[in-house]
Amino acid sequence: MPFINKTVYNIILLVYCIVLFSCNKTQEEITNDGIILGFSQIGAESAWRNQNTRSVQEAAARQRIQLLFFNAEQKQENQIRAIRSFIAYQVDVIAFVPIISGGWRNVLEEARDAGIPVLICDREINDAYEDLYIGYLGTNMLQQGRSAADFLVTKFFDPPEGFAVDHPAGQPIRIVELQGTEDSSPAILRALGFREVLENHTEFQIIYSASGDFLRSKGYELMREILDDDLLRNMNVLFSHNDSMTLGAIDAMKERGIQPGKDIIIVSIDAEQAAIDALKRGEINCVVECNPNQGADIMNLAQRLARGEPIPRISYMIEAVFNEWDDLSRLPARGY
Ligand code: GYE
Repeated sequence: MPFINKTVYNIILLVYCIVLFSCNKTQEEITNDGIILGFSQIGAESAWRNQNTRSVQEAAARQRIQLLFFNAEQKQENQIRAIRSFIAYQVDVIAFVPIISGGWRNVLEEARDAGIPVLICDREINDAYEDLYIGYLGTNMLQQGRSAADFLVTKFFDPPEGFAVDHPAGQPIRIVELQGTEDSSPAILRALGFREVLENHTEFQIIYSASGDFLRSKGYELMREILDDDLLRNMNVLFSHNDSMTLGAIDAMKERGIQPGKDIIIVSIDAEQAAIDALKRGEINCVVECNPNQGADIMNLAQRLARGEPIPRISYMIEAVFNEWDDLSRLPARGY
């Protein structure tokens, strides 16, 4: 927490909630039957995350849901603190994006004991907590990893005309992987799905894997180190768990005169506008979509939970894969 210490953070949290609920009559007049939803967001680490936040806030406003929204600034302890404040103010529903998969038992038991239903959003939590939340809404991250690998198999072994890779037959295809935040479900599941597919294609070798924490700056730093390393610089493929890290890595490649998308084949996940633009320029070869626009679905599920109605245990967003050989001319602007 760069600018305020925990005590100040707690005071702000307390004042915010008191002010919000001291004008509850006004809120009830405004929202009529609007429910109170406590939402803990992890931070603002990527364009994807910022769109996810906008989607939640705009959907709450449209559906006249009273949103208690707190940004945890990438710290799990801030999320736990925010969830405890939601419990203290007896919100109708708690929804949160678990920054990492573990460490949630105590606070989820407190929410259960308070009788407040919990909806897990975007990232998943450990199976051990499965009785402590009602449902999950997000994206199929295992499939995203598989899709990234499926592209590479097609690219290297059965590409459409004009998209073949000039790679010496029989030589290993050397992959560098930039992983997301350690112990987060996207990092775990994307890596797993990627490896599930490649284990049937032994020509591919993952020669290096490290966490860039979903940050552009770390993607840049890691790629500079990789290109300075005699054992790693002859990589053939970059698989990056999100576009922010990919764009940072591309900056480092260009500094060295390397042509991203040609000298090094690049597969990225998210599909923010900057990555789609790089795909169109031929600097990225495949972008696997991870849909951040979850707000409307979250609000619909929260309304149902508040009314005591059942919801699906797992809800996945609709997503696509954008290959370099696809017709991208009619792709709508991504908005983030
Ligand atoms: O890929 C990345 C963000 O949790 C799926 O988190 C999300 C990931 C997304 O920082 O850009």
